[in-house]
Amino acid sequence: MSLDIATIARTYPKHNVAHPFDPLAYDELETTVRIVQGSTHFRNGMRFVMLQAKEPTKAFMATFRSGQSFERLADVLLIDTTANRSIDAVVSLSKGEVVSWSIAQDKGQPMLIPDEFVEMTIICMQDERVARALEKRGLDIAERGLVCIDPLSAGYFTEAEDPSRRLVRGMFLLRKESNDNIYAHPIEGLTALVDLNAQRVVDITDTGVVPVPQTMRNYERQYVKNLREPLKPIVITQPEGVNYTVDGWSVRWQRWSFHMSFNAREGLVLHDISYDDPFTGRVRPICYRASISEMTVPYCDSTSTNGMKNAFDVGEYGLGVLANSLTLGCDCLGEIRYFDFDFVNAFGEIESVPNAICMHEEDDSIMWKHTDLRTEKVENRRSTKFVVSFISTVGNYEYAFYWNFRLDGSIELEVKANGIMQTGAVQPGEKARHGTMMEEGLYAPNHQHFFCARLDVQLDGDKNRVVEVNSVADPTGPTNPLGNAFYAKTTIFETEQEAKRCHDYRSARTWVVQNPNSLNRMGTPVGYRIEPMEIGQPYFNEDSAIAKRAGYLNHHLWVTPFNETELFAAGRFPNQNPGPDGLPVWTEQNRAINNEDIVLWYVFCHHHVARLEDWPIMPSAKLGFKLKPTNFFDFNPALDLPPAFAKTCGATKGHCESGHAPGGTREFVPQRLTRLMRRTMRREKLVAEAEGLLEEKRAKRMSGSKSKA
Ligand SMILES: [Cu+2]
Repeated sequence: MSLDIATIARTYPKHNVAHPFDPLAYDELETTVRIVQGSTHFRNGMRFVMLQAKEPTKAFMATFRSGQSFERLADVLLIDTTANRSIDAVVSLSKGEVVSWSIAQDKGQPMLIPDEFVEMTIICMQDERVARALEKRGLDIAERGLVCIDPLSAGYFTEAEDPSRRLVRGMFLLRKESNDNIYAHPIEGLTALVDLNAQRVVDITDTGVVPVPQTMRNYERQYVKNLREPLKPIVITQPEGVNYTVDGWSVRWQRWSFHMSFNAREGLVLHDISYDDPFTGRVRPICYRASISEMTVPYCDSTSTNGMKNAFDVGEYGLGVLANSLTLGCDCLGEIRYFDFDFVNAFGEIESVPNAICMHEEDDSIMWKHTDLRTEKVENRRSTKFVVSFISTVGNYEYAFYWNFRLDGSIELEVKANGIMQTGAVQPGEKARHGTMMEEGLYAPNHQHFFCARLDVQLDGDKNRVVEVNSVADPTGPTNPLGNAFYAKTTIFETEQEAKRCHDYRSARTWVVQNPNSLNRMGTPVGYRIEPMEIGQPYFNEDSAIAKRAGYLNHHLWVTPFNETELFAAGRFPNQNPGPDGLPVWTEQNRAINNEDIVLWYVFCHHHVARLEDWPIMPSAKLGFKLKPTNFFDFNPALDLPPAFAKTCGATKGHCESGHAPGGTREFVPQRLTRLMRRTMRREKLVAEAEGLLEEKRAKRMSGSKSKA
């Protein structure tokens, strides 16, 4: 049977657009491409970088009501490979026409397109200088599948990477057999700078031959000797159904509601996160838009190969376009609801990622518990978390993003960094100064994974502020006679420059978003604070190329007034962008941020000095942050959870009931008395003894009075 793409496309499920935040549906993508390619502006040599729904303005959304008709607009970003420029177009699907067409003025180059990765390999393979450099290393570029070339964003180190050319840097690795882990065999010292528009290698860097590490170190199942016995299955079922409801891209779970979208650059975006609060009887807005604005992975090595790896994974590669198709039982466990993602490739063809977003509930241990010591009465509530997730493969790494909603009013972004580390080679007998040796001649360079979340907060309305809280111990004296007391010192940020802040563990520093116009039952502003997980800081020097390009990494917190054009922490086009751009530039305006419509930018990091345990594939490294209600609710929002019911365990007979390990051979099991029984017996004994003494005293008194008489 032949594969009829046209038939598949026609039968692909189409959904009706119900909401301005909805991502473009399959048929809308088709229509937009047709309108763009049919317009008088379109030329041969133009390629699609991104095509997505144009987000509505906040002013429009303030008046939008469900079911209302609206003009459906698409944002289109193109590159003109002939004229070497980028084009921004807006298409009205409602009118069926291009409504604006202009040359993009932003610094840098638009992100790389996956179709260009393949082209880069072909361009390198046809280059004589590449062939000769490989020959020097005893390698033949013509041998099929032997030499692999990874596309690394070019960065901006000298004028050679000037964004007037569209560049990518090829890094060379060896594949010794078809399923081999290529990162065990880096071809050190060799890189090729490729001009994607001119379709040629513009420069080769060859710092000399280093033997390619030959040790095979593979992780695929066929390579692992003695796989352990499979674990007995943990089955997660929800026989009465799930607790969430989905209407198009709108989601409700318990008291939470939000809208989702998904785009090529950021991947998952959450809109209009709100909480239906029974204490106030209101649906309370919390965040207008939440996304991963940027990621930067600086490789902190001195070589021309690893030292030039500085991936801006959001702005240079795109988390959405590289999203995985998730698999039940492997990526996700439980009663899962999946969402697909359709996007347009360089040539205007639609590509689909089935099961790009995963939604499910997870048991989350206890929410709260207390045992009254006098009565031994136990109150215990289970925590359930609602998880919306996606995973992207950016070259050698997988990044898994989990937005966790909880019953206590908290929202957590958990990131799991997975995959294979970048590597380099050293001469036999040498050790790497800026990395960890993994094999003889092979090392993993020091590097860091930075993430920047953009949180357009909206606590009980648009006007918010950010307060820094530092714990301060008073000097021993009248206010602190025992020398043990501390107080929470608060500082309200008035301007952008004041709000460029870093963590300080010594003062347990936190930042609280507040709405000064919305007060809780104690009369203080309602708030949410940022609770960190792993914290890191960059180690680049100020005069380095990366310091100029990724200035947003210099602070964990930034606060800006809302501006719909300010979406990406390192600028719109970080690719080949000399910097500075993004947050460091915008905040120079030092705009007012107290009691304004503000956006929080939170930077967090996995600091990766490699371990042998990370090789050949690393176990997940977890990082992220939590948005924790801080005087937002008048009481514990999980107070009204119904009690959890004690169950007996079915897995191993006797395991739950007895305190000793199952399967024991003890013939005599003594009668067990609980702590309460023991205490009651002891109390009763003491009371009886006391009563006996009293009786004795009373009897003595009686006999004494009789003798006196
Ligand atoms: Cu890493």
